Amino acid sequence: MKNIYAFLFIMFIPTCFLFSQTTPPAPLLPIPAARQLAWQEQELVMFVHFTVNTFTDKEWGDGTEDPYIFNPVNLDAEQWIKTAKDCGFKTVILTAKHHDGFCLWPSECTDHSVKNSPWKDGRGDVVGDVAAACKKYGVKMGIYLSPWDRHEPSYGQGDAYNNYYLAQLRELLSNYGPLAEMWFDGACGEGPNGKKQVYDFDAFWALVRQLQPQAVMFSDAGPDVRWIGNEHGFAGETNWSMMDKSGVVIGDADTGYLNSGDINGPDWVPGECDVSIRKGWFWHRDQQPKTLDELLNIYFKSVGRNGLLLLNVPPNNRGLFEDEDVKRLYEFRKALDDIFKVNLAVNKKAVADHVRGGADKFAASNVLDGDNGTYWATDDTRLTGTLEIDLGEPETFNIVEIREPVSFGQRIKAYDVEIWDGSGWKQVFSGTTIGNRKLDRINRVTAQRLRVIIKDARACPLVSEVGLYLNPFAKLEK
Ligand code: FUL
Ligand code: CA
Repeated sequence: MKNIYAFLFIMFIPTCFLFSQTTPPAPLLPIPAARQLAWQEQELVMFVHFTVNTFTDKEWGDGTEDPYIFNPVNLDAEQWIKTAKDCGFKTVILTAKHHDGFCLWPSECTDHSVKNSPWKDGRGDVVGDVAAACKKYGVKMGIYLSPWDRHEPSYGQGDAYNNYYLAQLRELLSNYGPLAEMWFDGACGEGPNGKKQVYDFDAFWALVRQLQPQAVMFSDAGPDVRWIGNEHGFAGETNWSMMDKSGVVIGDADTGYLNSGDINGPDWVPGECDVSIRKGWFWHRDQQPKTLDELLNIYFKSVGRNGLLLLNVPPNNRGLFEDEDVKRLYEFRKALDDIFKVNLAVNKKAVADHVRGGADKFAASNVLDGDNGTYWATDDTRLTGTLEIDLGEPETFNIVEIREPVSFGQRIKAYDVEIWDGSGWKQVFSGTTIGNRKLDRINRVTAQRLRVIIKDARACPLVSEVGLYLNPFAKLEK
């Protein structure tokens, strides 16, 4: 009997040893929910701002607009959604109601809607048209329903308005199929009674969770995704997907805090970077789309900084995207396809100064297999590590891509990228956070070997992918 215990004990030691060396690291809290991971993987989402403002040349209507002015005679939601689909935008978010209170769907809660406009003799429904087009083209749909409502008489009366808002929300959540995102603007004003409306966000959010549990919700404070703190589409160079939701006042947030997130934040709330392709959110005859260079810069500072890009494209007063905007969007798509067509590092050789448990499944080669599900990791006790990549022959590149498998939490705090210039290691980039996808634009270099040095992390670092690309559009620097 004794011998059996001794035998079991002796077997136990190497098993423990083996086990601890080859199991994946424990997730480092907070971590993303499935809906947040799916949201982040989209990278590109399109915003569509459209309402009476499109006809009055304003950015904010005051609620006195006559529904009669809303008459987009050529409205073609398929043109919007096909453009989004072709150009790689995975969700389209429509302003069902902006601050002016005019509803793009025939809401039963108010007369201030499409049903009192001449468009389709009052029988039109822009939300319905977008839902049908999204279904046809396989694009997901999101809705912006402004809490601030400058038309509705109950605005400012507390519960009365919150109930009105909830009833509208219920219509939208119930009648247009699955929704991927609900967008809660923080803007707030005084009602006709001179009082500021206090929004019942908890009730709004509970209704969304109940009726559309897969939808992510956006506001300054999440609950699922946060505003990035500016309307330029720029995430912080340091951008944590964590924050402390309890410390943020919606509509009056510290924009610097939102821009970089919070290394100590207890909540997973990644940043969404909203910006318009034109100066205004709504269409104005005299405005032009941003240049391709500007759009690419925005992409690198949003998607390439652990964020998601929410790009607004405003239909004109005929109900169509302008030709210039459509052309620019296709150019943007083509440029991204060209830039990321060839990953010079894929399937090349990588070694690391240390591998978790010495196990193949955490080996350095996992960062070059083109699969974000496989990763290199270190032992739990190590917060640093170096990956060295050999491209087999000298290659020319100006973009370094690094990804963390964020389902294990966002970990890396500081890193350097160096190339071997024939006689020594030369730093080409030094960064802080990485997250889902970091894209570092560097001066064009030619090198066969490079290394990624993880200098500090919140817990043992994990890297799922390293990619190298040559952006042919980048200006050559001497
Ligand atoms: C802001 C609004 O006031 C703007 O009009 C626009 O809708 C933008 C996306 O959000 O808070
Ligand atoms: Ca991988």
